[in-house]
Amino acid sequence: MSGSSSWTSFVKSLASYNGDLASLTAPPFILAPTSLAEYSQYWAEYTELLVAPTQIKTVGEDKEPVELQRMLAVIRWYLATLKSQYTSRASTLGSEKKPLNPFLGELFVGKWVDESDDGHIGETDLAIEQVSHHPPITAYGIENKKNNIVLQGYNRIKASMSATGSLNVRQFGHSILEFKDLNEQYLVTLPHLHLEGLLVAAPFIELEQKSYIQSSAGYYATIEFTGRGYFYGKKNSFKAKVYKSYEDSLKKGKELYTITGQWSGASNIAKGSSSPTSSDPLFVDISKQKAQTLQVKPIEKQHELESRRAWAKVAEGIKTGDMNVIHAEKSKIENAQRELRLKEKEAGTTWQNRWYEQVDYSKLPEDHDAFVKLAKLANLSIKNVPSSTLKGDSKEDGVTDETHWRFNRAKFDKETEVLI
Ligand code: CLR
Repeated sequence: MSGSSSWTSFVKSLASYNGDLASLTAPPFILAPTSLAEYSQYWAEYTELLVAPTQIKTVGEDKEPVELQRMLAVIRWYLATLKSQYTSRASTLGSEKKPLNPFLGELFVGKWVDESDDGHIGETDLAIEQVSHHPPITAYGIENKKNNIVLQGYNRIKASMSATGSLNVRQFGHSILEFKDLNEQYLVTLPHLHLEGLLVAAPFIELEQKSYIQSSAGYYATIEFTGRGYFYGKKNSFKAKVYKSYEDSLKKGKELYTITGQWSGASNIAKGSSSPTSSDPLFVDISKQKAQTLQVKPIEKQHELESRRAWAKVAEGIKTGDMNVIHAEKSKIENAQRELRLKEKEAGTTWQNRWYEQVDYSKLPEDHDAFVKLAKLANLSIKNVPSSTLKGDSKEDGVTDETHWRFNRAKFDKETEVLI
C-alpha cells in the first residue's frame, strides 16, 4: 500500500464528506477509472431476470395468481441488481473505490444484446444522464422494446462518517419498473449502506435497514438487510417478506412468503411467516445467474459528453498510477465546466437537461403517473427525503419539495447525436 499516512489523512477528510466527490482528494490506488454515472447500468445487467416477470402469463402449478408470481420474479431481479450495484467493484477492482465525479450533462449509453437461444429477451437499451452537479444526481432510463419494459429512476447520496469509522451513505431517489403490455408497475426503493474496512484501506459495502417493492396489483414486499452475523454468519444477508398488501404487513402472520439468504448468492423460500431453512426450496442462487456485459461504442465513435470518451485520459492515468496525469486531465475537465457555467451566467441561460426532466408532483393530479399511486399503496413518502422513508416519518418534517427526476422517452427517441 502506498503511503499509509496519506490514507490516514484521506480517511480523516471523509469526516466532512457530504456526497460531493470533488471535495475528496484520495490516493491513486483507491481511485476507480470509472465515472459514477456508469453505476446506474447495474440496474439491468441480468437481462434474463429483468424480462422474466413478463414471461409469466398463466396461473402456476401452485395455483398462485400471476401477479404474485411476477412479484416473486421481480424480487429475484432486484436481488441480482444488488449484487451488481454493491459487490461488482470489490470483485473486479479488489475493493470498493472512489469513482470519478460526473460533470453536468455527462452521458453514458449502451445496450445489452439478446444472448438467449430463442430470442425472448430482445435488446435492452440504457440511457444515463448526469442531471445535476450540485448536488450530484444521476438519472437513468432502461428500455426493452421487445417485452415493452421501461425501468427508470434517479439517484443522489448524502454521506457522513460514523463514530466507529465507517462511512454512512443515505440514498435519495427510487426506481420505477413498468411492464407496459401488462399494465403493471413496481416502485422500488433504495437501501441505505455503509462502507466498512476504511481504516485498513480495503473498503467494502454493507447494506442496512430496508427497501420496499410495491406492485400496482397490490402486492408489497419488504427486504431487510444485515451484514455478517445477524440472521446467520454470512455476509450480504437479507430477509424478504411478501404480502398481499401493505395493510397486511401491519398485521401479524400475514406473510404470503418469507425468503432468506444472501442477495449475492443463494436464498430459500417458504410459505407463510417463518423463515425458510436450507431444506426449503431454493428461491434463487444469484451467483449462478449470468450477468451480461453492456456493449458501449468505441471511444472514437462517442459524443464528447459520453463518460468514457470524456474521462479517457484520466482513466488512463489511474490505470498507470500517474498522479500528475490524473491531476492535469481532471483539472482540464473541471476548468472547462467552470468556463461553461460562467458563459451561461453571462448569457443568462442555464444548462438544458437532455432526456430527463424534473416533475413536481405537488402541482400535478395524483394520477399523473404510477409514482404517487404506488407510494400511497406502500405508505411511502413522496417528498424529497431519503429513499425508503415512510409517510409521516420525522424526516419529512419541514420538507415541502415533491419534485423527482423522470425519463422523457419522447426526447430520447428523437435523439440524433448520441446513439446507443
Ligand atoms: C450510486 C448509485 C448506484 C449504487 C451505488 C453503489 C456504490 C456507491 C454509489 C451508489 C455512490 C458512491 C459510493 C459508492 C460506494 C463508494 C462510493 C458511496 C450509491 C463513495 C463515494 C466512495 C468514497 C471513497 C472511498 C474509497 C472511501 O446505483
